[in-house]
Amino acid sequence: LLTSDMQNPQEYQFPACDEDKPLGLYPVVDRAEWLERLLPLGVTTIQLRVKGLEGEALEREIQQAIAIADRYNARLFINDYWQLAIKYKAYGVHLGQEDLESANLSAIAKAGLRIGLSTHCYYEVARAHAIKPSYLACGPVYHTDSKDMPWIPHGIDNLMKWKKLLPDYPWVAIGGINLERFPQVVKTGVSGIAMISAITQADDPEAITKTMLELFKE
Ligand code: TZP
Ligand code: MG
Repeated sequence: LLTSDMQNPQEYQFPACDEDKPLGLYPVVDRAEWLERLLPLGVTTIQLRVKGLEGEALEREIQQAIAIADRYNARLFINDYWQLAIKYKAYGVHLGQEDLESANLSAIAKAGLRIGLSTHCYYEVARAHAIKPSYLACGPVYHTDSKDMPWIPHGIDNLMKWKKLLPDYPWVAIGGINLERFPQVVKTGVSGIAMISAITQADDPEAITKTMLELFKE
């Protein structure tokens, strides 16, 4: 199961995600300006998943998001761009399994960054477990229009099964989660609930964020 890059997993260890507080509501956003909107509401975990920028503009976006997250003491995970996450000292990086071929895991660990890994099937859960990430994301739990994927939605049952199999990880649920489905996902006891469209495409992103933060607390 080890890819060429994985080196010896014993040689590196990723920090935990401040486990005294669950990851909680975990918006996945494409621009730094979202952090200015959502972090003041009490969001403590967020992911910057930039699409459509490169070069200096990309670098600026990441730098800006990290500065805002630091100001709010929030846990910001940078999707994909692990070199820039290291360069500007993000809280962590989020990678998909396809990124594992090229990401330098020991460099990420050495820089003290957390790592979250996506998993979409049993095999990917096993592969991710070999790396001992800071959290495991499981998706798509429900049908999603936000990302083209060959995977069928798992539903709550698979999420629960995998969580039971590896109970020591903080688990993050993602994929098709909206306000209506939110309570049943909270009930699974996952550490974090991630979403793109339910927040970023909402008529009133701030209002829905506040509602979901309250539901998570309860
Ligand atoms: N990974 C698994 S599902 C997904 C990603 C990036 C998309 C989630 O988006 P949405 O809009 O919350 O369904
Ligand atoms: Mg990726």
